[in-house]
Amino acid sequence: ISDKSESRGALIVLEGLDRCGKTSQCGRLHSYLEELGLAVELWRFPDRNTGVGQMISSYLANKSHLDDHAIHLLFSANRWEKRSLMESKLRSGTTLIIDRYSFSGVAFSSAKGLDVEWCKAPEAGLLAPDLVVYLDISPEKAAERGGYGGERYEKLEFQKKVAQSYKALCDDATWKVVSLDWSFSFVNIINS
Ligand code: FDM
Repeated sequence: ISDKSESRGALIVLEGLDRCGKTSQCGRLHSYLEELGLAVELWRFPDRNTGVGQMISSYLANKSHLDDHAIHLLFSANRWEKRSLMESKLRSGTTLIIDRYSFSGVAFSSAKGLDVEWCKAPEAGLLAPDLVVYLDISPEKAAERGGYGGERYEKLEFQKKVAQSYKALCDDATWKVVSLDWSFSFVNIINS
């Protein structure tokens, strides 16, 4: 959105591996901004409520099988079908907190071996976030957190590849990386 006037809302995206705690943090940020009196909405992608979203949901639950390129384009289409609503919300002053966005699309598909530039192409023209918060947890720690729910991508070996793909996408201008490997930071504090 080129309109950077104070009246428009901010587009804030949270990204990270499965089980990194994104959904809880999105909820906390939402409550916090609401308490400050801001107009704020919490969104997520995939949005499983649309027709495209239902196809994605069935794919993730292993109830249907799709070519890697085809599912990639469906994830992207799921963002495109929400683009105009997103723009009008932002223009009318509502801040949007989004649980996953284009970066998930590129990180997860390129972790399967698809070409990164090919993965990025259908995202061109979607609204650019003002801030991306990446919750950085090691894949091993994420896997320890109460186990995965059994969806298609919730496997340690695959999540390790996704973590590498995310690192390659990280852009210092809009990304803030929050380290969640508490035990590691704690050891560092004790040793310093
Ligand atoms: N995912 C999510 C993708 O592979 N591409 C995308 O574009 C998006 C938005 O879908 F494993 C993956 C990431 C995750 C899965 O996400 C479902 P949630 O956050 O668990 O619903």
